[in-house]
Amino acid sequence: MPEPQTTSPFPVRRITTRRGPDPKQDRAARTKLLVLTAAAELFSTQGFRHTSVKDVADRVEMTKGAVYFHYPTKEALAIAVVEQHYARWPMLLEEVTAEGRGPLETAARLLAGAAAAFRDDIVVQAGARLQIERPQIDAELPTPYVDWTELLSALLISARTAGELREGVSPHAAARSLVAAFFGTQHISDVLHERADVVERWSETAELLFRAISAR
Ligand code: LUB
Repeated sequence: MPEPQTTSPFPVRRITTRRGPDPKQDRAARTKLLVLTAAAELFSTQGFRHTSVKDVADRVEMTKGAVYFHYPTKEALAIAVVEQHYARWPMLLEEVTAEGRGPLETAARLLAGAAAAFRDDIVVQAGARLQIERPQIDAELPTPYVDWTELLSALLISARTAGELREGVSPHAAARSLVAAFFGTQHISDVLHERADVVERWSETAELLFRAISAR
């Protein structure tokens, strides 16, 4: 079975704390990540409007000035959190692609991995909330849903080429349906159970959808 050669449509702007040659730069990168994670925790629980830069500074025991050094505005913090939400997915794609499964199963494993990240990762959760609050945030946030739709379309086109897709199933239509179903499943799980059951809820939805599009 040919491995799905899928390039990630997600912009990779991962903040890394890997030790570099310059300790000062390292410390700055670690502080930047500390501030971003604190902002994600507050945005995820309180939302954008009810979170102040002072709240973020207090959470990391720094001055507002020190926070502004890394993020000039609260909007810049929101953009960074949403970018880090999407920066999770290329690594997940790398991990799942390394498993060497066929394209259809790779798509299923990717979304199952994303469901676990929505349950366990505060930056993923904060990014999702900020995307819901887009109308209240005066900043150019990354466009939601489109990168996942592009990635799943590419995988489902490979699945069709590999004979894994049921006759007559449009890869693009199936990709849009998977994204809409995932968005809805994680949102309902968030509102009703703070995403405690999102992995189980997505697994039952995925079972139905992948059974519907699979040739097997
Ligand atoms: C995904 C959300 C929640 C799409 O891509 C996105 O922007 C998404 C947050 O905005 O679901 C489904 C994989």
